[in-house]
Formats: sequence, C-alpha cells, structure tokens
Amino acid sequence: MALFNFLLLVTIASFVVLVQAQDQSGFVSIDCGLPDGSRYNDESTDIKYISDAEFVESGTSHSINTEFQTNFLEKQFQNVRSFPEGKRNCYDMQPPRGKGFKYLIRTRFMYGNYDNLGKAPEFDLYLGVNLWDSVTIDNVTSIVTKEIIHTLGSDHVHVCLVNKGRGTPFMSVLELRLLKNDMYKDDAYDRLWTPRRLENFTILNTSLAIDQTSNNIFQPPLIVMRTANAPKRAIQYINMLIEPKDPKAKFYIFMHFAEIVELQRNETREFNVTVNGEPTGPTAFSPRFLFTDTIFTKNPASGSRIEISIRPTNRSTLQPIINAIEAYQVNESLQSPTHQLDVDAIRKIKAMYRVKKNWQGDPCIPLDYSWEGLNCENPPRIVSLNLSFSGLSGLIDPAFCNLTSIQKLDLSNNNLKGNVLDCFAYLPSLTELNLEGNQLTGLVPPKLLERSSNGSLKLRFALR
Ligand SMILES: *[C@@H]1O[C@H](CO)[C@@H](O)[C@H](O)[C@H]1NC(C)=O
Ligand SMILES: *[C@@H]1O[C@H](CO)[C@@H](O)[C@H](O)[C@H]1NC(C)=O
Ligand SMILES: *[C@@H]1O[C@H](CO)[C@@H](O)[C@H](O)[C@H]1NC(C)=O
Ligand SMILES: *[C@@H]1O[C@H](CO)[C@@H](O)[C@H](O)[C@H]1NC(C)=O
Ligand SMILES: *[C@@H]1O[C@H](CO)[C@@H](O)[C@H](O)[C@H]1NC(C)=O
Ligand SMILES: *[C@@H]1O[C@H](CO)[C@@H](O)[C@H](O)[C@H]1NC(C)=O
Ligand SMILES: *[C@@H]1O[C@H](CO)[C@@H](O)[C@H](O)[C@H]1NC(C)=O
Ligand SMILES: *[C@@H]1O[C@H](CO)[C@@H](O)[C@H](O)[C@H]1NC(C)=O
Ligand SMILES: *[C@@H]1O[C@H](CO)[C@@H](O)[C@H](O)[C@H]1NC(C)=O
Ligand SMILES: CC(=O)N[C@H]1CO[C@H](CO)[C@@H](O)[C@@H]1O
Repeated sequence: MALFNFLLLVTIASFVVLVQAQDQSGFVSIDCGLPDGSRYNDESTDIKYISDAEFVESGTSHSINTEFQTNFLEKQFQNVRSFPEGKRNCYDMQPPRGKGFKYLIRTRFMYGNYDNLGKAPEFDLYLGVNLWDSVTIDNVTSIVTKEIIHTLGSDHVHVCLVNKGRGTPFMSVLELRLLKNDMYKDDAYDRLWTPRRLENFTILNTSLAIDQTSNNIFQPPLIVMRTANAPKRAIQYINMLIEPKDPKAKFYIFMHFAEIVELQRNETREFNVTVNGEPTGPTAFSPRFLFTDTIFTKNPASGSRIEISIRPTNRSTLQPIINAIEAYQVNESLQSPTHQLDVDAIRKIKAMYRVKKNWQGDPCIPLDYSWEGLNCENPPRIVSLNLSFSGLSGLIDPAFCNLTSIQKLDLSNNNLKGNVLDCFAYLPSLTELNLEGNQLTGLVPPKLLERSSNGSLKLRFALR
C-alpha cells in the first residue's frame, strides 16, 4: 500500500501570526516534559497543552537551563523530555479520529542546554515505520520545527526518536491537527506562518476584512492575507527559488493572493504565474479586492531549482503581489507496518503481562529497531517471540495464538498457570514451543502431542 504523505516545508506570509484556533476537537497538543497531569492554555493561541506522560513510557523530564527561560519564550519550550536509554523511543497517540483520517503532525525542539552539556544533539525522527527527517539543531536557543501531513494507516500515531550516537534525543512539543479529508484542498488549521520580507520588496498592508462573504477553501488566516509582498519600484517581477537537497523531491506549491490596495480607475494589477516555466493558474490574473484566490501547481514540481515567477502582463500598471505561499514535499512511503493482527496480539500480550522491555512503536519495523525478544520476516510478521525469564504470570493468553505466522515461541521460566492452550496446535508455522519452568497444569492437547511426536514441532513442557 502506498501512503501519500505531504511533508510541510515552508509557509511564508508577510506578517507573523499564530493562528487562533476555534475548534480544538481534532487537536492533540502535547508539551513534552510537563509534569504528569498538568495542563494549561497557551497565552497567545489559547490552545490547550497537556503533559506527555500518558503518551510515552520512557525518557526523563527536564527544564531548560534557567538562563534561557525568558518571558518571551513560549511555555511549550520551557521543558523537554529526553531519552538517554534505548536506541528508539516512541510516543504513542490515539487521536480522536483514527484510521483513514488526515493529520498535520508537528514536532518542535529547543535544546536550551537542559543537560548542561552545551551541545545540541543530532538524531532521527520517525513517523511510524518511516524515516520522517533528521533533526539537527544549530545552537542552544534555535527552535527546530518539523511538520508532516499524514493519513493514518491505523488508530495509533507513533512518533519515534532514534539515537544516532550523536547525543541524546529529546523533544519539546508534539502536536496533531485533524485536517478535513479531501486531499489537501480543505486545508489545515493552526499552520505556522513565518513572516518574510523578500529582498527589495515592500510590505503592503490593510486593516480591512478579507473573505467576508466567500469562503476560500484553503483558509489562509486573515492576518496572513492582510499583508502582501510587492517588489520595489525598480523591480518589475517576483522571483522565488526553492533549492531542494534532493532534486527528485516533488513539491506542491500553493500561492495565496488578495488585492489589498484600492486601485484607481487608471490602474491595473495583472500577472502570469509560472513554476519552472510551466504556466500555473489563470493567465493575466488580477487579484480580487479583499478576496483570497489560491493558485497552485496541478502536478508536483521537482528539480534542483524550483523557480516561481510572477510577471506582470503588458497591460499591468502595477507590480505583482503575493500575500502568502506554502510548499509541500510529497513523500510516498512504501514501507508497510507490521500486520495488524500481530500488532493487536503483541500489544495485548504486552498489556496483559506488563512486559518490561523496550517495546515501543511498531513491533517489527524498522527491522533494525524491532522489539527486544522478537524476530520478524517480510512482509512484516512476527515469526519468533522469546519471553523466557520475563516474569510473566497468570494464564496463557489466547492472544499468543493470534500471532499466526509464529515459528518459535519461548515462554519458559515464567510463572504461567493453567492449561496449555488448544489453539497452539493450529498455529500453522509453529516449529518450536517451549513452556518449561512454569506452573502449568492439566493435559497437553493431543493434537499438539501429535505434531510433536511426528517431528514437525519441537515441544518442551513440564506439567504439574
Ligand atoms: C542560533 O541559530 C539560529 C538559526 O537556527 C540563528 O538564527 C541564531 O542567530 C543562532 N544564535 C546564536 C546565539 O548563535
Ligand atoms: C536588490 O537591489 C539591489 C540594488 O538594486 C541589487 O544589487 C540586488 O541584487 C537586489 N537583490 C535581489 C535579490 O534582487
Ligand atoms: C501599513 O502601511 C502603512 C503605509 O501604507 C504604514 O505606515 C504602516 O506602518 C503599515 N503597518 C504595518 C503593520 O506594516
Ligand atoms: C493614474 O491617475 C492619477 C491621477 O488620477 C495619476 O497621478 C497616476 O500617475 C495615474 N497612473 C497611471 C499608471 O497612469
Ligand atoms: C501571460 O500569459 C499569456 C498566456 O500564456 C501570454 O499570452 C502573455 O504573453 C503572458 N505575459 C507575460 C508578460 O508573460
Ligand atoms: C508584451 O510586450 C513585449 C515587449 O515588451 C512584447 O514582446 C510582447 O509581444 C507583448 N505581449 C503582448 C501579449 O502584447
Ligand atoms: C530465549 O532467550 C533465552 C535467553 O534469555 C535463551 O536461552 C533461549 O535459547 C531463547 N529461546 C529461543 C527459542 O531462542
Ligand atoms: C484474535 O484476533 C481476532 C481478530 O482476527 C479478534 O477478534 C480476537 O479478539 C483476537 N483474540 C485475542 C485473544 O486477542
Ligand atoms: C504431523 O502431525 C500434524 C498434526 O496431525 C500434521 O498436520 C502434520 O502434517 C504432520 N507432519 C508430518 C511431517 O507428518
Ligand atoms: C524526506 C523524507 O521524509 N523522505 C522519506 C520518504 O519516505 C521514504 C520511505 O519511507 C523514506 O526512506 C524517506 O526518507
């Protein structure tokens, strides 16, 4: 199955904004490192942030160095959770709407010298089984934000940090924003917009309302649309360049326009938009006064240089303008996660016996970080599970029999009680089953003995 993910790369507006969120029902906003049970509403956005304690099993909480705890710094950055142990550590979230729903997922990092080592780490970020990005932090105060738009393949969202041997991974903020579900069009709320004054450009502004009577489906915020970049007199056109690291990377580009100057009768603002020379949107386009129009690439653009050019037509008496631009990188992730039956079974086993191992994220994938004590084969199925000496107590859970690709199962030397399950005999691939060193009672199912006596199953047990 191919999942189409869009990695949010840049959102540029002409004015700084944190969008006021109206409906937070599709939001999960986590302040990493905040004490368990704490919550607060952000002062500028009124978004409700909660502690990360219920979403993560490992790691330790820290405050950033007091030197950097200024009043100007958003509260979310005052704490971090760091992961000194284990190669891969994961957050596991079950947002209000699960499988099939599309989310903007955002992680943010500010090191703030929380560990007094004076050196920001470098680590990898995974979304579920797929590498999302590498996190590199320039200095103690720089803030790194990674965003991705993702359609959930299951009801869980796993965001994992992987230690690359270049310092201890940590995280400051983790946010999920439910997007409306038809493609990109019915866009996100709470995007982060970065103000940009392009070189040799002036900023036009208005205090008038925009889009009062029509509803632009892309919903760029009013405050973003109220300003526009226009080139200074001497320069007639707008040229913007994206230089992707990977020339094969594909981008969708969305440009938002609204006229914010009341034009005189003898004035015209009219232009053509091209992306890599490809005409994009209507020709001789004239932004409407106080209404947003969005021009976007129908097919994704790629190359080592992606050039966006906005040139006035011969009729135009004014220079072109642009109010805001967004570029999304397409990521077609092909790696499938572990089979859902195995995931459900192993999660149930983990919960049932309170297994104390580094069991986080997807059980099998990436294969390098598969859960301790289990082995997998591709397509990702669990083929062996070794829980010997793991302190398991109680009955043998039928969930073991839902690991239908299992070949070797070792449950020896625990405190398991009760009967040997019948269903073990019907696991088609089972070749080794070790139940020794438990307090099991009753009879071994005859079918199981049959498989053992004809040599197709290596069975070890001791019944009381
Ligand atoms: C830290 O890095 C950011 C870029 O991420 C830069 O803008 C800032 O000036 C740097 N600060 C210091 C103190 O070096
Ligand atoms: C801005 O204008 C100056 C002076 O006209 C020119 O030297 C410079 O190249 C311009 N910059 C850009 C990005 O066009
Ligand atoms: C808006 O534009 C006017 C001039 O047109 C300028 O005086 C004012 O400072 C601008 N305001 C902002 C917030 O940029
Ligand atoms: C438009 O008319 C005004 C006078 O009403 C004049 O000042 C201005 O230069 C004219 N602009 C153009 C582009 O002709
Ligand atoms: C704008 O596009 C139209 C249609 O492709 C073309 O006829 C016109 O020459 C273009 N104008 C400029 C200034 O590129
Ligand atoms: C626009 O003007 C250029 C020269 O400045 C000319 O080559 C071109 O043919 C004109 N286009 C139209 C559509 O008039
Ligand atoms: C399970 O792990 C133990 C060590 O913890 C080892 O002795 C045993 O051989 C393993 N079982 C299998 C089936 O590999
Ligand atoms: C085994 O999987 C089925 C779904 O295929 C599920 O209905 C059942 O509850 C699972 N059994 C256990 C014990 O988890
Ligand atoms: C062994 O017995 C099992 C259960 O009766 C049967 O399914 C399997 O085919 C037998 N294998 C061999 C090698 O005879
Ligand atoms: C930039 C980026 O995230 N690329 C990823 C796209 O998906 C593939 C397959 O999962 C990854 O290998 C890339 O790293």
